[in-house]
Amino acid sequence: MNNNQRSILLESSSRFPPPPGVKLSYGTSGFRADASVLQSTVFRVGILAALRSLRTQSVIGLMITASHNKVSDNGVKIADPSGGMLSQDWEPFADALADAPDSQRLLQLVDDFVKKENIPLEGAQSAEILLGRDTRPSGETLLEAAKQGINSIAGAVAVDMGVLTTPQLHWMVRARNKSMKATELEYFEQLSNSFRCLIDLIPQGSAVNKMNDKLIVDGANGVGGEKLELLNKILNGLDIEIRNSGKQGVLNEGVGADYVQKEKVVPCKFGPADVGIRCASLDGDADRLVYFSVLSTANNKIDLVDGDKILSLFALFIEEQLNTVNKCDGDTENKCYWPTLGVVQTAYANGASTDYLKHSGLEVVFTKTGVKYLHEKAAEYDIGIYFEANGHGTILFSEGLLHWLDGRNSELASTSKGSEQQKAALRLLAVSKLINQAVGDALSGLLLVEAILQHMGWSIHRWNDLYHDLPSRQLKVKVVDRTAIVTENAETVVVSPPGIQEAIDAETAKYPRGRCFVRPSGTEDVVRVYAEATTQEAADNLANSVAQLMDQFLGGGT
Ligand code: 16G
Ligand code: MG
Repeated sequence: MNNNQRSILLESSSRFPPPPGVKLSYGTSGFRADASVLQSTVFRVGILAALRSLRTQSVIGLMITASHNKVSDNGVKIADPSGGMLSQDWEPFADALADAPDSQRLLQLVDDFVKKENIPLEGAQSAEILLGRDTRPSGETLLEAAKQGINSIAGAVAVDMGVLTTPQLHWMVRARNKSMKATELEYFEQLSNSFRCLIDLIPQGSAVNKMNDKLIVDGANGVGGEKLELLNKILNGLDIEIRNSGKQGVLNEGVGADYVQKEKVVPCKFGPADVGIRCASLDGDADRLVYFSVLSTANNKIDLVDGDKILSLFALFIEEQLNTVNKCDGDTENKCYWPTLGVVQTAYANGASTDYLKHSGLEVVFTKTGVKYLHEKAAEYDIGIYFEANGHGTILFSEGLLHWLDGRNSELASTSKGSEQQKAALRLLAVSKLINQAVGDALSGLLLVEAILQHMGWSIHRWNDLYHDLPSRQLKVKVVDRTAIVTENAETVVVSPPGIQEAIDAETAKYPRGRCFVRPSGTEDVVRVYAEATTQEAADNLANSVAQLMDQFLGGGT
C-alpha cells in the first residue's frame, strides 16, 4: 500500500469511529443491527466491497437493508459478481474489518489482507460498486457512509442505483458482469416480457378464463410494494391490487411475508371482505414471498401457502415441461436430453412437502438454513429449485441446459413449429428469464406463480390442496451460549454438547410421525426449536419438552 492510499484510509476511517462495545458478525444476511450503530460498519463494508471488486475485477453490489426487521434496524450486505452472496471465505475478513477498534488496526488489517489475497491496490485497476438501499429512513445516511468507504480505495467508483429491492440489486450486478444492460427498466422489461411469453403459451382450452381473477398483494409497507406498483403499469394479463405499499403504514409492522408466515394471521388492511381471494405477501426487501387466503371463520386466521408449496408448484411445472420437451417419437429419440433436476430444502420444510416431492419422483436434498447454502447446492444441477419455507427461493438453470434448450427450440421451429414440444422448450426458456437467477425474488416469483396457476387453471385452493401440512411449532429458547450447540446433517442432528441428541430422540419417539430439531439462530441470540407431529397439540408438546431440554442442558431460561 503506498503512502497516499495509507493516508486516505487513515483520514477517512477516523471520521467513522466504531461505537464502543458493539460487536457484529457477517451472518447469513450480512451485518444487521439498530441503524444508529451501523455507520462505521457500513463505511468499512464499503472498503470491503471495493477490495472485492478489485480482487475479482468485476462489478460488486452493496445493499443497505434489514429485510423483515423492524424499521429502526438496518443492515448491509455484499452481492458477489455472480449476483449471489459474498463468498464465504471473505466473511472472516468482513468480521475482522467491522470489529477493528481504531484506524491504525483497520489499516493493518487491510494491508495484510491485500497482500494475502494479492489485491492490486495502487489505483492501476478500477473497481465499480453498485449501491442499493430499501425504504428505511436511515438508508440515505448509511449509503453516504458506504460511498465514503468505497472512495477511500484508489480507483474505486460507487454508483448509486437508488431505492431498490434486494433482488433487483443482485440482478443488476449479475447482468452487468454478463455485459448486459442493467437498469431498473431492463429488469422490469425482462420480467414483464417473459411473463407475457408464458401467458401466450398457455394451452388453448385450459381453464384459464375461470382463473382470471384478482390477486391482492401485501407490500409490507416497503420497497416491494412500491416497485410492484411500477411493474404493474407495464404488465398485462394480471389484475393486481396492492395494499401496504408504504404510503401510510410502518414497514413490517403487522404486515409482510415474515409476519404472515410466522403468525399465520392476516396482515393489516386485510379482512373478512377478502375471503376466497388469492392474496400474497412480500417481505421488507422483497426477497421473500408467501401466498395466503383469508379464512371465513373469525380470528383473522389464514390458509398459508408457504415457500414449500411455491417450490412444489414450480417443481411440478418444470417437470411437466421437461417431460413434454423430451417426448420422443421414433427418429427424434436421440435428440432427448434428460437434465439433472434437483429440489433443495432445509429442515424447516414441512415433512408433508418433502413426502409429496419425493412421491412425485423428484430428487430432494437438504442443506443448512441460509440462502447461500441452498443456492450453492441448487447450482449443482442443470435445474436446481430451492426454497425455504419462509418464502425465499428461486430456480437455477445451468448454461449447458439453456444452450441445449435454445438449440432444441430452433430445431423444432423448423421441423414442427408450434408443436407442444416446442412450446415446452419456449416455456422453460421463458421461466429462466422470468425467475431471478441471482437470488430469490418475490416479484419474479410472484409472476411465475401467477403464470403457472393460469397455465394449470388452478385456484389458490386447488394449489393449496397439493398436500396438507403436518402441524408444526417453532419456539425460541434463550440460553447462556447458543454457540455451544453444534449440528450436523443439515442441522438435523446435534453432535455437541453430548447427550442432547439422545434426549431429543427419546422425546420425539413418543409422538407418531414426530420430528424435531434444534439449531442456534444466525440472526438472533436464541436457540430455535422446530417440532412436527400429526396433531397441533402433539407438535406443541414436543416443542415445549425439547425447549425444556435446552434449558436443562444449556442453562438460561425460556
Ligand atoms: C436470514 C437468511 C434466511 C434464513 C434466516 C434464518 C439470507 C438472505 N437470509 O434471514 O435464508 O432463513 O436468516 O434465520 O440468507 P435464523 O438463523 O435466525 O433462524
Ligand atoms: Mg428479505
